[in-house]
Amino acid sequence: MTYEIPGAIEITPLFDSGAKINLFHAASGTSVEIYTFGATVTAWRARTGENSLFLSEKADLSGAQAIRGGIPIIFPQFGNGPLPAHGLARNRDWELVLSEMGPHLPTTVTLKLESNRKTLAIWPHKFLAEYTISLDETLRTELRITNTGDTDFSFQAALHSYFSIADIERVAISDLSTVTYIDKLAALEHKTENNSELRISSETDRVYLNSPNTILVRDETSGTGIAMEKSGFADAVVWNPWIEKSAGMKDLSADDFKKFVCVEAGQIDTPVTLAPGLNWIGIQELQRIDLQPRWGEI
Ligand code: TA6
Repeated sequence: MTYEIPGAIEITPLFDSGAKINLFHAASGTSVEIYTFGATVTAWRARTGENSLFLSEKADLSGAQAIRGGIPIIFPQFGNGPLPAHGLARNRDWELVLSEMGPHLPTTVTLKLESNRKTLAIWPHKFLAEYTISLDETLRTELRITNTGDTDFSFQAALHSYFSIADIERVAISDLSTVTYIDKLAALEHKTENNSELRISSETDRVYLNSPNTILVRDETSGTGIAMEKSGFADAVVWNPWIEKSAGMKDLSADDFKKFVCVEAGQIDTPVTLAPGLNWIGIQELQRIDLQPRWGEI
């Protein structure tokens, strides 16, 4: 069965692994690129063609390892633990199972990942993960996890979004003031955010607990921003590797840290526990915001 819809959904089989899917939304002129590997959104382009997501030029797109950039899906484990770092969803091929578009509808695809012998060997729970990507003026990504087994399981999840920016030292993330965060660079110490506009000037790796569901990432160089609206994801991660951490990452160039900031919708501090047959949904909606003062508003 083909899921292609001319002018809206194009599918390019890839030699190494899976396929690349391109979505187009004619009315807004926006487009999205997705690799079925990890169901990773790697580009979200405005009508101008500019990609609001960062994708490393050294990203491995062969299916051999997780893609460095875009929106990797983190499930069932965030960070390090008994499973591989950030779990098993981002480095497996997902299957395209639905495509739709319409004159007043977002262009939408759904991909699924089901537990199998290999995943059960790593994480002994039967699950169905469904990831729906909808594009119009907004990029909406929805992760649904269903327990298809016969025992409860608990998991963490996140959408590890890499936002493209001009200069890391001219970015403001708001408003996380008064929110408690786990500082992963300070022995997981719990701290309180004091700044209404969080700025990055060194390696930063924080999990903001029960954060506001609306977060603005403002790029002062371009005068634009990305507004994130999340639901189902209680927490938000802010990460930038800065100079030294970047130097140790083969799939990042030395100065790439200046060109992205990760702000991630996540359910991390309190894992989700699902009984058999039940499901959980986490949603992230991204919108581009023009923050340039208009003439007469100055
Ligand atoms: O989300 C932040 C983080 O957990 C950092 O600690 C860093 O490890 C980053 O994810 C990237 O992880 P990765 O496994 O993709 O290199």
